[in-house]
Amino acid sequence: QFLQNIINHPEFISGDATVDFVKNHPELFVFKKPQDRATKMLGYLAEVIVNGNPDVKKVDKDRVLTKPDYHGFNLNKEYQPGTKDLLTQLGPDEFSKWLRNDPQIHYTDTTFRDAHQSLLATRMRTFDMMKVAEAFAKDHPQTFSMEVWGGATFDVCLRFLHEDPWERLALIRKAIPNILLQMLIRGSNGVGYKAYPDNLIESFVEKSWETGVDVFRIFDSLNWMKSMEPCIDFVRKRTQGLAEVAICYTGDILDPSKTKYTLEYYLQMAKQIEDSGAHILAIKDMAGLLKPYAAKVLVEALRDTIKLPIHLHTHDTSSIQPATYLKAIEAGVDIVDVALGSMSGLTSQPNFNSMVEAMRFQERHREFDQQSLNRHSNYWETVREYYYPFESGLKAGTAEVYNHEIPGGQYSNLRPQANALGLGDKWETIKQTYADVNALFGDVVKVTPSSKVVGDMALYLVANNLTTVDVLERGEEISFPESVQSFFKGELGQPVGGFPKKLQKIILKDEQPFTERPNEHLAPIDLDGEFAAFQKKFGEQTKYTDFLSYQLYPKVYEGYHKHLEQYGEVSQIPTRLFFYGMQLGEEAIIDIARGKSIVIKYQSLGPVNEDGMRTVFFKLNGQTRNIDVRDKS
Ligand code: 3PY
Ligand code: ZN
Repeated sequence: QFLQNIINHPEFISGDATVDFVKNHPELFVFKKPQDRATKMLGYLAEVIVNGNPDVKKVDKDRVLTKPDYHGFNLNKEYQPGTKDLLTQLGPDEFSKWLRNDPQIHYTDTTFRDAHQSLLATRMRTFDMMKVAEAFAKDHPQTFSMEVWGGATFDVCLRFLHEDPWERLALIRKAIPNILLQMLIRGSNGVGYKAYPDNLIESFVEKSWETGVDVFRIFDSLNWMKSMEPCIDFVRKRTQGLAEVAICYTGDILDPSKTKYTLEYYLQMAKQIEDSGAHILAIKDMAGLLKPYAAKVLVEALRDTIKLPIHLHTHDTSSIQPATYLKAIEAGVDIVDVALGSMSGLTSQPNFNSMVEAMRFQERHREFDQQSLNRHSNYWETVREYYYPFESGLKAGTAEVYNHEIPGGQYSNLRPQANALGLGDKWETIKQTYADVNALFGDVVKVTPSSKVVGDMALYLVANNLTTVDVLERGEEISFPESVQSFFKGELGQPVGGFPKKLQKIILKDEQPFTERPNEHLAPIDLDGEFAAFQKKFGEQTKYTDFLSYQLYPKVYEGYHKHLEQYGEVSQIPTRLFFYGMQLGEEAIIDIARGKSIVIKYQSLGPVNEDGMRTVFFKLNGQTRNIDVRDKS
């Protein structure tokens, strides 16, 4: 601390310090007592009591949030061996062959990732997952994989939940040692929205594997093979995990008027994926456009064309996707993505519990304990209530998705984005404009980050009362959103069939686009040197994985780090208290470390003083503690 005081002293920093510097500055000997974890946590709770959680825009005071029911979860049994054990035993190549030949249908549970990304704007906290992760792994060891990481969860963890995503992954790995853990990675864009240097993606893949990921579902937001190839190689070279490479499905292969994304197109891409060294082929139907009869045609043709096992992912926005799964299963698909009942349906994945029942007494049925699946679903049903501010508002399946083609994961985000821009009452127009923008862009594959570009453009046009016709007629006068300019410059890669040239000129004005892989323009990062600089800036206690988070999201990481310094770890705070604060007189027991709990009681709240501060009175383990907070109202 003494040394810290010296090096942070303005006189020392300015270089004016003389030999008498220490003698002249007695304050160098004043050591700030580091705030303990519990006090920092009280700081957070006090802040939410006074000012609310800034992420919760509207609190419904009348809503009753009941305690989740853990009744019936039995942790006293042993873990049964599962797919993770089999992968370790066989290695990725042999595992892939085994999978292709296994006759029973496999299920991937997306509850911990895509389900809440698509229903609750990705806000599900580690706290709620950890309550049931171990029980799930013990109760359902025959699950193919658990999708638990990647996609938008990385960013949201740091940005809104103030959690370390790596810590989440490590905890899940510990609780689920027997089932494959799966992540979604956006190829050259990692878990971000832009291209990153190749060696950063390589290091990210390696650390993800070391921390717990087994299955890397790799996709490119424009279905550009070139963009995925380095990531596939990194998985093969740096891990013992499985490279699952996706074709992103868009359009409708059965519609003869659609000539861009045809069956032939997908088969061609699947062959390239097989040649690239993939262990599994994924059909990533991010918007839920793959209709049942199209699924039958596509899966049959894929099975005939390639030798890889096939994993089907969809979103049930239209409500007919369970039928798609049945047709795909008949056609020989190997794995389908499902979410536990109460976290399924609509913009999420089809219902795990019901799919298992639909298959019962059929040849490809895989046995699951239905009562147990229902118990887990009931747990999530209660927990989901805690996240009510983040619900997308979609109440029933909609065939509109075939028109707007908005991915499930984006749908639950676009609506609050529209609300934030004051465009809440223009939702219908926004959906239509999204479709118009897609047509204007030449019908592109829409999935993060390309879908964000289409979404940004749609919001921009609606906010400014513009149409796509205006863009073509007087686009020279319009300055387009940054993401749109960068897209047309080629910074996300090249779309199928190239960019519409006229529009590209309108958007870029005099700037020149490029056609090579965007990552090729990015110099490799000096990982060791930069990590040392990072630790200098953020402290010796930071880890290499923190550094990777920083490299992917510098500003977001800085915010996370600041929050951590001020409030300490907040991931252990129960969700109701995290989002809505404590009730007057409420007492809570919080586990702050393994085997260490604190008891917090919220006693009373003082008035605002002349400095705009209020005092929150707590009891911490029976001792009175007062925390002063600025009232921002
Ligand atoms: C993501 O990239 O986050 C997705 O879920 C895409 O579907
Ligand atoms: Zn998805």
